Amino acid sequence: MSDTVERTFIAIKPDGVQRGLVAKIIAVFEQRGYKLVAIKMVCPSREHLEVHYDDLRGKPFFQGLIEFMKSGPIVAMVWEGLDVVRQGRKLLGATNPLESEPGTIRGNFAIDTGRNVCHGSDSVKSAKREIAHWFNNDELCDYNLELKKSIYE
Ligand code: DGT
Ligand code: DGI
Repeated sequence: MSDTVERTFIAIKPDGVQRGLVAKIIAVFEQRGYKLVAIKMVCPSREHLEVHYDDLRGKPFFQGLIEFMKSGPIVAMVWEGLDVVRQGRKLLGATNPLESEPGTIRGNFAIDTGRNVCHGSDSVKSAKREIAHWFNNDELCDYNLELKKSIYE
């Protein structure tokens, strides 16, 4: 079996929480076979969000994005499994929901880039940075997924 310990940071944004999509988004990752290793509901500070979106500082929509992300609670999660960073992006769909394929989370549930219901790390490197930014090590649960032999060869 190949390496299954890759991890990604997935967040359900305030619009996803308000619209009652928490369970649906979690189900997409669970049903694909990925393992949930951390989850919490949070209302992060402006500073925390600005560090999270550090690479977008200077973009015209940056302040609006931070305001929006501060507008309500977020569900922060860490998912683990084979190729989960890349597959997670595919499950979410393109950043601009008008470009997202039907069947993806954004393709099913969003229309506007500024209300695209979820976030997913875009590389293994950003996943490591984002997981460390949002979670303490003791919040990452180390357990055996009993279903693993039904999911991986
Ligand atoms: P990505 O997935 O964000 O890296 O997207 P790219 O690199 O394929 O596309 P890029 O860099 O041209 O644009 C970044 C995102 O900005 C894109 O996914 C959708 C959004 N976007 C682009 N043009 C507009 C626009 O005129 N209005 C709004 N609201 N969003 C736009
Ligand atoms: O990693 P993604 O969320 O797919 O995309 P990203 O890192 O390029 O952008 C982060 C978030 O910033 C994205 O989910 C929504 C917002 N955003 C990106 N481009 C635009 C934008 N928001 C607005 N209003 N307009 C944009 O052009």
